[in-house]
Amino acid sequence: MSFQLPDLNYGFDSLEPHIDAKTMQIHHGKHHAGYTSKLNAAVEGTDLEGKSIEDLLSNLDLSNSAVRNNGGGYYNHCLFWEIMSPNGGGSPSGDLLSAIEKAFGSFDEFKAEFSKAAATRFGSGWAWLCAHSDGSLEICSTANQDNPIMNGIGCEGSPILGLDVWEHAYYLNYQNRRPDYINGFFNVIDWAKVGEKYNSSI
Ligand code: MN3
Repeated sequence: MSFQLPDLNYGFDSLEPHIDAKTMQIHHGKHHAGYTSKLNAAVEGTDLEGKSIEDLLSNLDLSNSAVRNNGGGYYNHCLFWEIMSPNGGGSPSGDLLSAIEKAFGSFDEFKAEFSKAAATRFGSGWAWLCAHSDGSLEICSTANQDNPIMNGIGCEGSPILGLDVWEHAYYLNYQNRRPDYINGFFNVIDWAKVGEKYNSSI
């Protein structure tokens, strides 16, 4: 079975004013759709066909740039849509909040460190919050469509929160103001969903 572009759980305009409808429409319907179809083309007829996306990426030969770029793009955007919500924002609670406080001191310190990782990623890429199986947390960033489940990327653990900092994710609304986009993102993070991902990763 081939990979399918997932539907969003909310309307294209639901994340406004933090992420505008036009950006969401193009990002999902053109960029993510493009990664999906190119990933399907890249695995078709090879021994990678039929594997889950997690299996594909965690065992990937990084010299396979078609699967690296498009498989990463497929996975990363699926996660990105999932951890945002029109009812998002605020701060986490429960075990995730405890883990954040343990790792970073406070939620505000976490926010500052994550925002810095996103702002200082040169060019295109992603910022991540990853959970390790012992419950500890790590912030990192990756270039292009790389992600922490690929081996040898310099970023480890299970990604539970990801922020797309490619210009296609924000340029229509924010132009060069990536830090404003990062701030806006914090208003749409679905912390309940991130908490679920944390609990199932440890
Ligand atoms: Mn993108």
